[in-house]
Amino acid sequence: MPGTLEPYHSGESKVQPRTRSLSWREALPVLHDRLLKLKEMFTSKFGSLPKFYVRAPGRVNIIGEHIDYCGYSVLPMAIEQDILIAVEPVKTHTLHLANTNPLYPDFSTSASNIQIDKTKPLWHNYFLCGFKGIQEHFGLSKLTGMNCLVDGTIPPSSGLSSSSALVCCAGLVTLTVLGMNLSKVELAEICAKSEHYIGTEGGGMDQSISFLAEEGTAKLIEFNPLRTTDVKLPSGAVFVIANSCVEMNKAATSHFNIRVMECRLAAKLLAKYKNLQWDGILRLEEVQTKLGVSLEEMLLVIEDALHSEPYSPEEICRYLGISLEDLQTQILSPNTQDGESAGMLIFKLYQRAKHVYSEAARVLQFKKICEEAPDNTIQLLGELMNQSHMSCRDMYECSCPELDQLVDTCRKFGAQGSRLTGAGWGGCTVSIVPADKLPSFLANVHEAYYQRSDGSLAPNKQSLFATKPGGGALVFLEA
Ligand code: ADP
Ligand code: NG1
Repeated sequence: MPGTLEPYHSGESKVQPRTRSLSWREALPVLHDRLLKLKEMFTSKFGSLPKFYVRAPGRVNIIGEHIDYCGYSVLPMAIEQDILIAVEPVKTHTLHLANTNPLYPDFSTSASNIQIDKTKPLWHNYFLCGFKGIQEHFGLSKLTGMNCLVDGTIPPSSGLSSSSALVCCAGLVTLTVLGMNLSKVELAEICAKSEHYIGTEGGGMDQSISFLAEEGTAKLIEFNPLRTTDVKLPSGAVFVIANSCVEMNKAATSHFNIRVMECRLAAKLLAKYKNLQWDGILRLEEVQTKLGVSLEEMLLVIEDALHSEPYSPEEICRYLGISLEDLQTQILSPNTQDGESAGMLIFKLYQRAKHVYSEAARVLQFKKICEEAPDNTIQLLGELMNQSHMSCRDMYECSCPELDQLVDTCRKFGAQGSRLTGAGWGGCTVSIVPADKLPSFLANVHEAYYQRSDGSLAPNKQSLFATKPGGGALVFLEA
């Protein structure tokens, strides 16, 4: 399994594949059982049958952290864990959302008056991001209503992209209800943009892999324009995800957006230093492209242009020749402005730029090693992953003590490389482990990290697991 894939919409694009559908009886056995349960729950909740189901996967980013929003390529793969939604279109123009997890309460709203509260990242707001993105794309003011039951298996706030899987799933649900056509690339771009409604200013990695993933291969994802290239991972290696059990909700804190703003400011200062038109520049990649130099040369440019002491808002304003008000209103995002106006922010521009340019180079090296497959491939990939973690920890400061401890534990018990994955400040690690060491690795890491005597962790069977590249979002038709 799965069985034959049929094009979901007519007019299949030759250039960009569209989303596809399966009869749900053709789904993998494990998904089939979940679909059956979801159907039963849907019927008892709404008193009717779902008409179709949509699945969107989470992802693990193998390498390339915090660089998608700077314009640089990343290297993720989809995971088995996903968001699955059972859907019934209704004629009432009301959107009814329910969740199999009682932690996420029911929610209803008029489908033509979507309000997304940035100050409270409640679960239904992520659904509304996907819904609104599609609504706006087609310029529709009055959308049909629907009953939706959501079921998720991605650990939330753990760097495996549960939020984007929910946004993407909701986007595809809405597109399917409307009976409209979009390519996967278009869907990914719409959902990446619309997840910003929740307040976080991420890049497009998570939404791109959720739609464009294919079973059996990791993907190099490039931006502007969005495109993907298969990256065949070495057959002798297994990628293992381990959850530090520390949750970090991106939208509820300003950590994430502060990094986005630091990178934006670093790009502007570098551009100004190099006499480029700095005011239109938003991403570090634009500076490199405009200068026409290599990533390695950009690392030399930052040595000359930026200092390692943190920058105050006043120093940045002096350098760019702008007022504090301009900085606040034209460059910083809302939840970073607050900290700034309270005088709390300092910007580590040198460290952030150093991370970004070096991490972007590591992604390209990782892909090259996978392609050339030398004898010591696993060791070389592991070294790049270790360097990536160090850079995230020391230059980007997006790790935490638990993640550092978990990475050390994974390396101690046989991982050739281990690093935090996703936004960080908590969440998961990804490790590259030689296949023959997998059983002892899992047993030892489990004992050393999860069986703590102080009972401070709440691990479950989702906390430590080997993963393989999975497929992208799908629609399952009731059959
Ligand atoms: P991640 O790194 O997993 O994307 P975020 O902190 O950005 O984490 O988003 C997590 C939020 O996504 C949760 O707090 C919740 O609001 C929403 N979410 C995740 N999984 C589910 C689910 N199964 N059902 C409903 N909402 C979910
Ligand atoms: P997660 O791990 O889902 O919080 C976030 C961003 C990504 C990327 C990574 C860091 C969103 C939706 N996702 O991912 O775009 O920047 O952090 O590499 O903002």
